[in-house]
Amino acid sequence: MNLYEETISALKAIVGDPACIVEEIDTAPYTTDYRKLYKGKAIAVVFPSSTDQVSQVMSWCFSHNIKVVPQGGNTSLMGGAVPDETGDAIILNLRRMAQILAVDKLNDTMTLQAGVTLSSARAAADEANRLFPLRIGSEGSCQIGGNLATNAGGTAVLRYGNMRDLVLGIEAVLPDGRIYSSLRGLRKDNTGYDLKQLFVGSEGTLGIITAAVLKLMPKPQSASAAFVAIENPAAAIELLGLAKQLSGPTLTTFELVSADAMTLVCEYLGGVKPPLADNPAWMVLIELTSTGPQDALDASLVQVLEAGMEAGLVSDAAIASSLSDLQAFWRLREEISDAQTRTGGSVKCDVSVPLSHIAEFVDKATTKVKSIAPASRMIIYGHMGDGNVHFNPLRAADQDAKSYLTNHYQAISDAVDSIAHSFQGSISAEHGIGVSKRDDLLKYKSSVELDLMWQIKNSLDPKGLLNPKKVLPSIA
Ligand code: FAD
Ligand code: 2HG
Ligand code: ZN
Repeated sequence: MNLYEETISALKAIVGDPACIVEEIDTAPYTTDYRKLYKGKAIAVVFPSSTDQVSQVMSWCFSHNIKVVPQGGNTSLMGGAVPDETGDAIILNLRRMAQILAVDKLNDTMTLQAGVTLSSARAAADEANRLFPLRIGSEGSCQIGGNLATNAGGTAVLRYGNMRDLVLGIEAVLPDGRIYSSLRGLRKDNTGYDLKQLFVGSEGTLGIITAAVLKLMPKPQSASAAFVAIENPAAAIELLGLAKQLSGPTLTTFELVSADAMTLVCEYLGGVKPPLADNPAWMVLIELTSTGPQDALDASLVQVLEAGMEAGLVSDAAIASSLSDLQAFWRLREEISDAQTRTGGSVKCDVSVPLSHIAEFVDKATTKVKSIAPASRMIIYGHMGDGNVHFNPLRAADQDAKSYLTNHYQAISDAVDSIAHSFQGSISAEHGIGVSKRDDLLKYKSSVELDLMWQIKNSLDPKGLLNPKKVLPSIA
């Protein structure tokens, strides 16, 4: 038996025969990323059912120098959850570790295995009359382990923070098989370094997250939302200030949507009508939520809109007047990403810029993209309230996706990142680095930052076996 055959039989002995797949036809969905841009190979895909099994898999791989790619729902937009083409790694998929272990209503926490999908976690919180507030469009497939590993953000960060803010404890298996655990549900614990946060946003390069304790919030009883027409991103930022002032902590969502993004998603959804007449150049989706009565919240939203009109910031608004309106608004927002993926020929730039500069960033980056590829559709949308826009130029309808990307991807991506950086921004606000942007870190992180990142990586994963060629740049 060669090493790979030995590995397969060792893995089967640990997780059971059916939970270890090896044929290419079976492994293909796991070796290909969500957008089908990266197609790799794996020795095997294993589906452990317990932390102990994960630990045994990792110990075996460590002592035999086998690489391991951790995988949750495989919804990464950065190619982070799939191996490369060398075929010298296994994929460790957490899907079978999907138990909600405890809901503690007094402590307002939920303990769960890493393979629980985000939608199941949200449903479990809801059943307990609580809210787990992370909200992202991939919630039916992505898993809590993946959400932690990417420090996921989404449409409610403005109010509740990102995954890093929502976690109180983590259990993770280290590359050599040892188990780290802080599953205690403490809001205060200053006994040295906050080790759990090392794993948040590490994209599977430091350990396999197997369980977590998450914060629960009071469950909102009312929600009030509107699509609002604004002249430009600068007006959006001024309106955001008004909304914060007038609606206080009920302000939950403040999402920018460009006209091109709205047109694209309406077509993708089979020709649904845009929410506002004449599809204005720019819109924001505002949502307020509260544990109080609906009437008061509706009044607060109207107050924001009226103040916005008086200040000359808002020219039109469509208020959701029923649950089905609200759901339709959210569908328009959440399907923009898949509308681009399925259209093909999209350059993804997930940038963040301080709020004070974001309007200037959008103007400057748009001008630059138009000079590189004038026919591009400007799919610009996202979490304006957090200074995070998905600035995703898309090929024109009559342009070929492949040639658009071949000719323009690098130039557009480099230009947009460099403009974001010039405003003290980040080249990856919430999607992570994965394989797509690892070498860009050489330009945008200082040598001290890179050095510290390598030191952390080398001390936790001295053999470099965990999710190789991800996050850290190829040149040390
Ligand atoms: P995967 O894609 O499987 O993995 C992502 C990374 O985490 C990989 O590096 C992987 O190795 C690592 N990983 C996964 N599980 C573990 C684990 N248990 N232990 C250690 N490492 C692990 N992201 C946002 O932040 N905000 C959004 O609004 C948003 N919207 C999206 C909408 C759509 C339609 C899609 C397709 C994606 C969206 N994403 C968004 C991106 C993606 O869904 C998130 O990054 C998500 O958190 C990934 O979870 P996952 O379980 O699919 O992880
Ligand atoms: C969103 O906010 C997601 O919809 C996906 O983060 C963004 O596809 C994208 O670029
Ligand atoms: Zn997003």
